[in-house]
Amino acid sequence: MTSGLTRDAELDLSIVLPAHNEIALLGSTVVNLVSGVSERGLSFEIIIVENGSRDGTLRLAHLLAAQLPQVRVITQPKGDYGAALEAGIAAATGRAVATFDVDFYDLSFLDQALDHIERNGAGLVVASKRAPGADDRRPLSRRALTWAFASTLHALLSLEVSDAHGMKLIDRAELAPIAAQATFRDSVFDVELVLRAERAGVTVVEIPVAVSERRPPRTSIWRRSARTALDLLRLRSLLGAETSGGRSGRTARARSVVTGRVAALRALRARRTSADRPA
Ligand SMILES: Nc1nc2c(ncn2[C@@H]2O[C@H](COP(=O)(O)OP(=O)(O)OP(=O)(O)O)[C@@H](O)[C@H]2O)c(=O)[nH]1
Ligand SMILES: [Mg+2]
Repeated sequence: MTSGLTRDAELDLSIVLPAHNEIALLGSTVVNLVSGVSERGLSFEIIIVENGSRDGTLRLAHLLAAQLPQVRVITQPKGDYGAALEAGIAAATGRAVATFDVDFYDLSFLDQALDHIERNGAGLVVASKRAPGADDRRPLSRRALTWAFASTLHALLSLEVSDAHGMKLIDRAELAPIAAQATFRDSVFDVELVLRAERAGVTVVEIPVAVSERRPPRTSIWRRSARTALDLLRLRSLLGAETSGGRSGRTARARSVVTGRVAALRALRARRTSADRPA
């Protein structure tokens, strides 16, 4: 990607960072991201989307934005992870948009994912904690929850990728209109985004990542699961109704998902082809 673009030109990258009661980690995460992405020579912005914090996260976000020209802040009154992602993606101006957590980001994922978008035509790249090659070092209870959540998504909604929750990189031109169609918020927003992308025939790639726990879970697993389960059932009937109404369909779906392995094969083939070409 080109760097050194003028102010009005499209940025290479937007990083959307939902933040809720993140006073302890937000500063170090933003500083690490600014230095790591700058080293890569990319033009970028970091959009902190705060809502519902009670611990001074918003004040810290504004302080960071005052110090760092790449940082801007969106705030909303009510705590909602999905609403924060939706607003951040809608406000992003980069050609590619990464969604990272304050407690979980990975610049080597970013490098690989940008490569998939630029060279392999991917529209959405998902970081998977479950794909072959992933290294999930979180406690057993968290791994079990991820497994149960992903299994439910496969059984109930025929999700094709192995993990829908967590870091992602999207091609904004292709995915922002799909994100704008998503009707669910909280932790079902990104599930709906991935499902709609798959159904629209977008090339979806998953990359296995390493993940470890940086702090104990902050919300009750049971309360969160009950609310999410209900929303997943509603999402299933919504998507089912749309499919029978002809708004999305199997033909598109059949073309849709390319897993990391298939994409890797394509990349290998492309590299071979270009190596074969005379300079
Ligand atoms: N704006 C906003 N961000 C949120 C909200 N809930 C969580 N986040 C952010 O979303 C990211 C992930 O939240 P976590 O609390 O770590 O949740 P998780 O990663 O699913 O679960 P853990 O295993 O407990 O880490 C972090 O950047 C949070 O600050 C919310 O209600 N509003
Ligand atoms: Mg987390």
